[in-house]
Amino acid sequence: MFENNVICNLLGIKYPIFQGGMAWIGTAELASAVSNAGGLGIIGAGHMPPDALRNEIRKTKERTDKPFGVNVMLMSPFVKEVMEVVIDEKIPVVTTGAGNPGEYVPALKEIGSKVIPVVASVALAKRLVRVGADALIAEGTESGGHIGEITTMALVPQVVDAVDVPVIAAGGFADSRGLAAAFALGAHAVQMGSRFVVSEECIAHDNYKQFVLKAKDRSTVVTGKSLGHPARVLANKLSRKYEELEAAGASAEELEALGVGSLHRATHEGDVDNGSVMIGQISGMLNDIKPVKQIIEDIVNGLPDAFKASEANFR
Ligand code: TUI
Repeated sequence: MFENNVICNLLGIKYPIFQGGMAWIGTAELASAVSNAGGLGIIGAGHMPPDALRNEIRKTKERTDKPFGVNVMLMSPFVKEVMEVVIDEKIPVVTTGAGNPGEYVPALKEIGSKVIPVVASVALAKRLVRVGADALIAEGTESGGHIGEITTMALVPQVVDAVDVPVIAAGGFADSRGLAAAFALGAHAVQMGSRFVVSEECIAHDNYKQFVLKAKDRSTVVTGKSLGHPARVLANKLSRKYEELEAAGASAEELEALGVGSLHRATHEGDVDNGSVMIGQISGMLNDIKPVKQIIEDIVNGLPDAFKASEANFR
């Protein structure tokens, strides 16, 4: 299976499944588990200072001899130093998020890294292919955390048609049906974040995981639109406070202040009332915590049935 999959062959991985590089919880524990299970584990650099990232990379190298990636969050104040660490540690796959990584592409390619930016629009997709991106992650607005405006269903085929590099679909994927659908849209792989949050290996606080398991289809909201960096989170006391302040015409400074430290409060302190519980819309479908290996194998093993079920409609 997947012998002809261009993403598996490009990166030397067994299964076309990426783990989204999530800030604070995309750690060595999760990334190494995903890579060891045959997917692509990704360390989420988030706002990490460079030394902390180097430490996480070394820990991951101790735990797996399989390829893994680092996601560089381009809004980080440490982005330049983080890129230096990634280059120094010769990370084989570098994904980026929340911005345009164009200026960093040549240096990454020089050391042989595969550069795979997250895009939320066709325009940025085309621009990044021109500067040398090896593949693209097309991420729909169903995703958790920082998001664009276009849905996965509309974005993925438009990006696939616009570029001549392989595309990984992200936003709303968590099972075999999703992987089959991604292939049908012309993507060669999926990236999943939410599904891996509710894994045994994810270090997120148990309160965070339990809150995600309780989510229904309409449980997420998008905050931060007026600040120009929208983020999808589970509705809670913090998101309601945010909405109230926003409606009352609060200043950007006041709104920004609510966000400071809020993700860590939820992921590590387990305060799911006053913290920011970033998660995608597919969380409504997630009902169990499983080991990473089982998550990946269940998706891969369910793929033939997912294809059979869709084929039955036109036979
Ligand atoms: O980056 C993400 N998701 C994230 S990053 C993050 S860390 C954070 N912490 C606190 C507050 C805010 C963020 C949490 N979730 N996903 C990848 C992604 N990139 N989604 C959308 C985009 C994107 C948006 C616009 C990529 C490029 C872009 O282009 C802008 C431009 O400069 O052209």
